[in-house]
Amino acid sequence: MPRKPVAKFVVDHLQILDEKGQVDAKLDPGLPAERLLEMYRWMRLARELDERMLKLQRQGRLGTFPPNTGHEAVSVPIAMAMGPKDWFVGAFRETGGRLVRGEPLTSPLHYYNGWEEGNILPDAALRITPVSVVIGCQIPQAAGLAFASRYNGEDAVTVAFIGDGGTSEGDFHEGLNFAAVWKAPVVYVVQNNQWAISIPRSAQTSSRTLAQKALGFDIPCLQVDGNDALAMWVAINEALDHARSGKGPYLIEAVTYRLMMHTTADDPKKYRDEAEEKCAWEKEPLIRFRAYLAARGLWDDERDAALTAEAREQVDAAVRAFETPHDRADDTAFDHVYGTDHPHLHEQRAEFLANVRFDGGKEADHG
Ligand SMILES: Cc1ncc(C[n+]2csc(CCOP(=O)(O)OP(=O)(O)O)c2C)c(N)n1
Ligand SMILES: [Mg+2]
Repeated sequence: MPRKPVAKFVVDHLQILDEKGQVDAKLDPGLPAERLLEMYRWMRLARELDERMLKLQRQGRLGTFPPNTGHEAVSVPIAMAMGPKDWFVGAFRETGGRLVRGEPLTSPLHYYNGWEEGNILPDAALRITPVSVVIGCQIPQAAGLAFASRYNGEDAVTVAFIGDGGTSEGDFHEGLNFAAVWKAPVVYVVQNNQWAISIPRSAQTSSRTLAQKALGFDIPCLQVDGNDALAMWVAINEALDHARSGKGPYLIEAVTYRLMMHTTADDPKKYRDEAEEKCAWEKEPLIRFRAYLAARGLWDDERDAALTAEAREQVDAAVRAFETPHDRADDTAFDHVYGTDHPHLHEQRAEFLANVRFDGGKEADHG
């Protein structure tokens, strides 16, 4: 019997706006001016918050956090394309998308200072899950959420994020398998920022693309320039339509770069070349989007200065609110673990509070 091919796979790459802000007119989604400006405004606000958080952390006014600079064009267009019933399941480099979705600017400040209120949304209907520091666990959770939405008859798609390093985790593969077998309405977004702390993409996996990991589960995939907000807009809309119409999961690999340190506890100078960083800064998402807006006659230096001032004021107000002393209960976390009450929770809360009182005494002794 002659051998014959039984399956063939192709992974496409999508870019619409190049590094210089030149658009491929045939692929331009033709978003109305106000939507384009809204997209830029969210990306600028996310960048402003990130830059301020770095200063606060360096001044000892904020705990350790993972900077998001350079990732704005991934999650902002995604969150703008999602519907109100859809679930936003983030990892920890999606601040822009979280803000678009309705999370207050104070949430990341609280969260990265170790305060539970950073996990509590003003409205549960916003459908944003908390930051997932545990790499990969959100992937099977997203498959479950998506399955549950369909089971409950809701028209909701779950969009879940993970990093390049996260695609080596067992949870990633198990989650994709469940999602595919169940045909769950979920879109997975791999933020391939080339680094997993100090492990480069080349040492992480021998897959030629990260998108192709979806093909093992027969999940359609697309590799996208993740610094190109227009390409991300087109890709997420295709992916949401696919999932919403009952065809099952979809995976997007967003190719970007972690422009800053992994977290503020890390120093990338110890393991990566400054020339590589310099080259990545030339491809960053905001400069090219601004050039595109300017070429369309929608933007100039004056408007940019006004937007920067506006974003700064918003961040200033959030920092003031964050730094205003207020009472907070030590055991707030127990209020939000489950949707319904449970006797074990009462026991655990009591034990925790007894320990807090004990440690509090010791702290006081140390002055
Ligand atoms: C299960 C688990 N293992 C290890 C870690 C420690 N850790 C935190 S971030 C990280 C690297 C993540 O890299 P990647 O998935 O590429 O995401 P990025 O930080 O680049 O956004 C690791 C190993 C963790 N948080 N969770
Ligand atoms: Mg990474």
